[in-house]
Amino acid sequence: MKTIQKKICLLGDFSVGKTSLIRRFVEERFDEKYLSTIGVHMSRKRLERGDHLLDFFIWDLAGGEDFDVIGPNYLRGAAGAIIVCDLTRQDTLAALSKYANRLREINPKAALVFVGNKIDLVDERTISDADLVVELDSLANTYLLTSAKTGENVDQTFVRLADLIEG
Ligand code: G3D
Ligand code: MG
Repeated sequence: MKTIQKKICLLGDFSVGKTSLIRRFVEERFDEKYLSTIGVHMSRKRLERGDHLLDFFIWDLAGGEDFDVIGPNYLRGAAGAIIVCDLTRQDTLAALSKYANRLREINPKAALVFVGNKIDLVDERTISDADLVVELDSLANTYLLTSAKTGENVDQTFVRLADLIEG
């Protein structure tokens, strides 16, 4: 069967749950030393897509989410990105459009999936659906609400990105 390889990245402020979402989704993380010199971790996950296999090479920031230091190497060549905020922290909301615009500058055709993570922390939620709609206004008409803790919508997030990339 044919295998297609695609690079994707996780974007979002520190501690929103990027690494946890990847851990939920993949079994295999590459040797952490492999890309540590450029401040990223990489994982691979194979998806069965009807008549072919899709290998996602998933890039994750190894700390250092400071927006200004995210180098073009992290974003270059990415077919898409999952851009994450933490539903319990209002201050993580604005990063969604910031990262989307940064990625699109480098890679205009990149597919984007937006995620509000930590939906399991219902009582601590401070970012509403209305907030997300306003923030994403011109960028996207959908987003997913996920929990890396319970697994809610995690697979769906990656599959949606695959659908957008291959659509
Ligand atoms: P980052 O990679 O974006 O920096 P991490 O974020 O994946 O390291 O997650 C940051 C913290 O949030 C971790 O807690 C992690 O367990 C927690 N977390 C991530 N996703 C969820 C979620 O969906 N629900 C809940 N309740 N917690 C989540 P610690 O305490 O280990 O720092
Ligand atoms: Mg992380």
